[in-house]
Amino acid sequence: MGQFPLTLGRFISQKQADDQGASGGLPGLLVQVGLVGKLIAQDLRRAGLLNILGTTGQINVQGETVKKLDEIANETFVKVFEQNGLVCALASEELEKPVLFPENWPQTKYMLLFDPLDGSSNTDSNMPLGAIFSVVRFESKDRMPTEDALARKGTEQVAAGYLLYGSSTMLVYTVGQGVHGFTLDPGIGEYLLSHESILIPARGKVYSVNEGNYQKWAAGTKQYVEYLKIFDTATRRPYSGRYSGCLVADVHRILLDGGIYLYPGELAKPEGKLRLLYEANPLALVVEQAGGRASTGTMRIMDVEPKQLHQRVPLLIGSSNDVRDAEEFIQGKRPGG
Ligand code: AHM
Ligand code: MG
Repeated sequence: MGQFPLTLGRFISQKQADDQGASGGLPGLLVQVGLVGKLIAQDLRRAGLLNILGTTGQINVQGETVKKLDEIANETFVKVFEQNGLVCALASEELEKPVLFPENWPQTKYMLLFDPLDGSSNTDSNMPLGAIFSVVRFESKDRMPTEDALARKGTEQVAAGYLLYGSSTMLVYTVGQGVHGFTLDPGIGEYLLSHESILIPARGKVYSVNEGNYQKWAAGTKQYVEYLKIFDTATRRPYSGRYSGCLVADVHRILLDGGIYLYPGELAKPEGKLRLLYEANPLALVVEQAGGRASTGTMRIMDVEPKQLHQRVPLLIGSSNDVRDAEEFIQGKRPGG
């Protein structure tokens, strides 16, 4: 009989023994993110039977309609982390202000930022959904964390990852020592190691973008997407278009097979749609750790200096050569293709 795959808890503790990257309460914190995933996945599996589809009638801090599942996923994250004492602050896409836990400080230095339900427009059509998380440390010894302490550059993240609710539930994370993926075995309620040390191909042949926004884009973005559709066997074009409406699912495919996901800035909205601190930064850390690249079009995502908790940023992410090509078009260096 072959070896039984490692559970998430076992794998993280082994890694912790090997490297200092996963020190302190970080292993427990990642396991608790896994618990959130199990709880949400359980609701999602029966969503059509539980009266949890549709909207709440509220508008969130982003000015977007709140789905019932957005609220449930957010409450699940908050409740789990309220109880476990593993973080001293958390921030969510669904909450205007961070939640501070003065009682946990200074015993724990970790702060968690998350998008509790990524791809909310997919909830009512049984399409993939996700959650994205980022962990940063609060270093001060003499003052409680405040909102500004959560707004940190991507390079300061100590862990990041995502939950993917697709045909399986997966947890993919990095603590800055490679990227590892776990698949939830619903029969035993454990995440088992299914994708160790993920490496993204240097170039893919898939592009993932909401092309319905074409007329809103600047010339460089339009030219890049047109370039991907031209026949050229030497550069394996045309690329295939794949867009699920769930950033996590699209980035996960690209992480495994290569390619590029774009949510570019638009002429009237140069900051784009996605949020820097709990969407772009954590995915950038994962993808960079797998050997890929994440850019605003003009700079590395993880070098963007955050000004606000809910700040938006244009995002190009995926295989390093594909992202470089996109940057060149966007910067006007390859207008002719
Ligand atoms: P959300 O966190 O409110 O769901 O928004 C993020 C989502 C991404 O998952 C997805 O790639 C994108 O927004 C889809 O937006 P659009 O419908 O504009 O293409
Ligand atoms: Mg999102």
